[in-house]
Amino acid sequence: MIRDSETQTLLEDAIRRFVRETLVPREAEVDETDQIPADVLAAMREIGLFGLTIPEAYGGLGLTMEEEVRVAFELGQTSPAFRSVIGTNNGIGSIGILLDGSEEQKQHYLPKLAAGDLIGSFCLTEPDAGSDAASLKTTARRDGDHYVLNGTKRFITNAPEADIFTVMARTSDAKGASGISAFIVERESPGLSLGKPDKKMGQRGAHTCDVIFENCRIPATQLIGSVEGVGFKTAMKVLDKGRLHIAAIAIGAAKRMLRDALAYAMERKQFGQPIAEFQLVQAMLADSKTEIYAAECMVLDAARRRDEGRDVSIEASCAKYFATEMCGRVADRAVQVHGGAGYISEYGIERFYRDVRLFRLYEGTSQIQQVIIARGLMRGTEI
Ligand code: COS
Repeated sequence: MIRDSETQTLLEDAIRRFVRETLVPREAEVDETDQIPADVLAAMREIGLFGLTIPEAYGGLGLTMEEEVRVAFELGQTSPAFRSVIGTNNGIGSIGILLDGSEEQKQHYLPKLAAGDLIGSFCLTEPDAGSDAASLKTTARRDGDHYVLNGTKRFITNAPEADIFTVMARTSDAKGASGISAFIVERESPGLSLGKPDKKMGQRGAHTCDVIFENCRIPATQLIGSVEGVGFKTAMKVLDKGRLHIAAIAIGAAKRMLRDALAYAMERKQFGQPIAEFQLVQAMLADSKTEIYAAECMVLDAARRRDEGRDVSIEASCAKYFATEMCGRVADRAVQVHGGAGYISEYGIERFYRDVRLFRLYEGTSQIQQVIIARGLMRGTEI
């Protein structure tokens, strides 16, 4: 549904206030404890953050892609760990069901995901299948009215907290993408276990771990889509949307880091004046603003195209590639503007520097986005 612009503005204002008043003051605590406090999670549920993108018919707010990226520009302006907690329910943990699931699956799972009563997760990556996702080895063998899954999934976001997993697994010996199907697997399924939470460089409070399937039996009705063999396409469609969302979050984070760098530069005095008066510092601030603006225009354009029902696979990759690399450059400049203080945890900017590094890796590395873009060009994508 397209909200009228006044309602959308109210929503963005509410999220902006929530970020500044509730989330920003808890950033350091989350980094130190590696946990999102229970009261913050409850507040996120209360204002509907788990169901931003799930259609209203299934209990969510049903934001369009443009509305979603505008909200993400705001949500991105705090530690990415907060966004990560709601990210899978609004993104990779629900989109597969929404795009290709049966009506029964949608009715059963989406309202609970929208309410935050269930946490969703997305299992594509494996120890030997990262960028080359179609080489995944996890199998799902049909056995009467069930499938039996075997294999290991790696670095799975929100897996330690998840109640349901969208799992890509091989249902036939067909090589590559065509042998892969997608399933909804519940946490309590016999034969499903979790590895130890990964120790990460940043984004503390957002958790990942292995998800292990050992003769894990699930009802055959948990197959997403009516036929086997289309699960890889489901995963790619999920990532097309997810990549636009990550691009928007990276823009939010870049805005926050620029704001912090600007505030510091205007306050910090050297050689008798605020360092913001020095042109070499001004260049860093100006370059950051310019690149943020370019990324914002790009993401909004791609989001509008998706809302028009157009295929945005290439645009989503362009946006994710540019916005996340841009965010890395802005983070580097923000640390530079802070000087020695940029290396000290008390100032927070070093935490952002660590946190945003992940943007260039997950949901497809920058190099995979380049591959997708170049292949599109070779197939005749409009230049
Ligand atoms: N939407 C719909 N279908 C798509 C698609 C998309 N965006 N992208 C690919 N497909 C289809 C192709 O059309 C092809 O179908 P046909 O065989 O019917 O023609 C099939 O999927 C296989 O595509 P392709 O041949 O391009 O697969 P490749 O193995 O060459 O790999 C890349 C494609 C590299 C793009 C893919 O593996 C990828 O995105 N890797 C990164 C994975 C990733 O992002 N991991 C992050 C972890 S998940 S958070």
